Amino acid sequence: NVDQKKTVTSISAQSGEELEKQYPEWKEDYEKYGTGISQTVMAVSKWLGDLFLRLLKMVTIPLIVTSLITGIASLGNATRFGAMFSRTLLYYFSTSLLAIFTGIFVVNLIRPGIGAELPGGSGSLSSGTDSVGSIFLEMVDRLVPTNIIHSLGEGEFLSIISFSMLTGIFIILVGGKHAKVLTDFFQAGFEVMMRMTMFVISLAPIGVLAFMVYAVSSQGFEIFQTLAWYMVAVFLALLIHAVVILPCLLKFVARRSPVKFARAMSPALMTAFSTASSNGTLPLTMTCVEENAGISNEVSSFVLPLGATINMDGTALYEAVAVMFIAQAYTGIVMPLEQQILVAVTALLASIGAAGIPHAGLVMMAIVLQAVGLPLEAQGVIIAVDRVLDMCRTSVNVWSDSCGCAIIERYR
Ligand code: DAS
Repeated sequence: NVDQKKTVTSISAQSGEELEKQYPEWKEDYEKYGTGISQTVMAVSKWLGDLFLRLLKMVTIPLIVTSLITGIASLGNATRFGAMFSRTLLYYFSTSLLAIFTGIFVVNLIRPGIGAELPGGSGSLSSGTDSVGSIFLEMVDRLVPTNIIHSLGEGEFLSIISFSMLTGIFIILVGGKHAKVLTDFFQAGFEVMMRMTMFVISLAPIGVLAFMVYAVSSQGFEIFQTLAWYMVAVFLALLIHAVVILPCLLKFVARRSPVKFARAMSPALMTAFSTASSNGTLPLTMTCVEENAGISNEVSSFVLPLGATINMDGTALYEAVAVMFIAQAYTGIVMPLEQQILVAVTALLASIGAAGIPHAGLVMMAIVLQAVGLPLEAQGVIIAVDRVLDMCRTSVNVWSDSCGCAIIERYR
């Protein structure tokens, strides 16, 4: 029997031939673990990639809390807009849900994850066989934390999200100087967390390289074929939403020519694509909406900042597609319907909580992964292709906010 204390690294330090003579029964394992060089590279790249994931996890919870409380509390000023406020919220939630359903439809159609091998192993989803009713009741339970400090410590995202949203709502209800103290405090916290997240994201190239090296050395170059199908699913769903669904709303609800409106918004859309930041594009989006599309400042100054905070159709769609792709690769089956409903709801919450900065959707994906019982590490390999997907989904986010302006303007 082989001395079981030997670590894989020490075994792989020897050449293949020596191993075959010394441990013939290990030939199969040795081939699986690869040559000495690839084994060491696998170990180092896995460690580096996981370190980057740890940094992402480090900022996720404080970013969600400050982003949601700041975003919801800022609605306090918005409520005086009355009808425009409710129409805007109605537009935002309906287009985000349409985007999510489009993403779910496409990922069920293409099934990019079925038959795919992702680093991070395989397994089953949490409560994959429960009924819709029991899943829903369980989800409501998870939305009500018995101890928010415990939930923060354990990273229970649904509890954290609901408590943060309630905090924002009650800041509005309390009003006065107390509300201002808290609003200023959480706004300052959000600015700090955005900058810290941007710093972590600046390290993304290292994390991406590490995950690609690990993925290739552990899964071979087939991993690119798997990722290609995943990207096709995201691109196709974003395209349907941006080129079919939103233009239909423009034409039949806002009574505007989608082509002319897209031309008017093109500088902002191209900036959103290149910067992958809704917040960064916001000033240009407002300029294009007002000066090129002729929409009033009253509408644009209300709808766009709110949209950049809580309306991210592209991000919501991406969360649903990415998590269902991971689930397909992880379980080998198409996700059960009740789990898909859970993905749709948590993808909406994740998009509301996401900040308009690069890779925000990737950071928030942990919420959706946790909701269906997938390991957060499973998102490791898709980090490698996140930048180009982020550029596209950010453009869709800005395009949806702009279309919202046209619709609200029509009925104000
Ligand atoms: N980059 C984000 C934005 O600015 C979107 C995302 O990461 O999903 O809208």
